[in-house]
Amino acid sequence: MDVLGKISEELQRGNFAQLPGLVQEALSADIPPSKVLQDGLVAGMSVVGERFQNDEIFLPDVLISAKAMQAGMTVLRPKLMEAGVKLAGKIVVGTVRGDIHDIGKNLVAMLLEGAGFQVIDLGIDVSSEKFVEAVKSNQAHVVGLSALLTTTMPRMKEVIESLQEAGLRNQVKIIVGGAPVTDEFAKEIGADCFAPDASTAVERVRELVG
Ligand code: B1M
Repeated sequence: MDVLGKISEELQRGNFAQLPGLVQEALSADIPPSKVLQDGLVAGMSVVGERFQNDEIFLPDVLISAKAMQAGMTVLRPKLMEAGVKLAGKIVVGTVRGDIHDIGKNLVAMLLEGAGFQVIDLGIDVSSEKFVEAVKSNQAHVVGLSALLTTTMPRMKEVIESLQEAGLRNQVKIIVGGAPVTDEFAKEIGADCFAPDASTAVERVRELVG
């Protein structure tokens, strides 16, 4: 098995202590950081997602794989950033209130950093007020909202309304994403765009600030 296959495999097993070394091994073999991300870490996490969906594994298994993903990212993040062009714009990102899923949001944040954006990551379970405050204090160009639950998708609309009420809507562009989110939903709530995955999110954000 090649090193990318090993990364995917160990991530699925939740062997987080192995991940930094394996990612380093892949980078030392001159495999591009974006390939290590897509064909190693993301590939492994996708299998974990499918197995969880099919009830083949359970929440604690998923959590430990998430920890392994983060362990690999600590080594990969600086390399992705090195590859990027600096100061492309400022973006505030976060997972909306009531939602604690952050693996996808972290990927989006990481690729945006890699593409040269300054990312202000507010984390998980972020209230509308916190988004508004961060946009104001950082003079952000873009806001990125993530939601993984059908029950938290409506929170995205609330953030947009709060930005409107604060008189900031005309100053910022809004991108939304997360597994249950669609292009149609994005239009319905008045977002500027939707991205189905992290790479597309970078393309869309580039278009938004371009
Ligand atoms: Co949860 N969970 N979870 N979970 N979880 C889902 C989302 C679910 C589909 C699983 C299932 O039942 N089949 C389901 C939601 C059902 C629904 O609403 N339709 C679900 C549920 C029900 C729950 C709980 C309610 C379970 C419970 O407690 N009974 C609970 C909710 C907690 C809460 O948020 N309040 C819960 C908890 C958890 C864990 C904590 C165990 C863990 C999260 C750990 C963490 O994030 N740190 C977890 C996980 C890991 C999952 C699954 C298995 C995987 C999600 C993931 O990380 N995918 C997920 C099932 C699945 O998706 N197959 C599931 C990998 C990640 C790379 O993809 O996040 O989609 P994703 O991100 C992609 C794109 O969506 C996009 O780019 C990313 C990269 O390509 N994207 C954006 C994401 N954000 C974006 C933002 C953008 C643009 C693109 O612009 C800003």
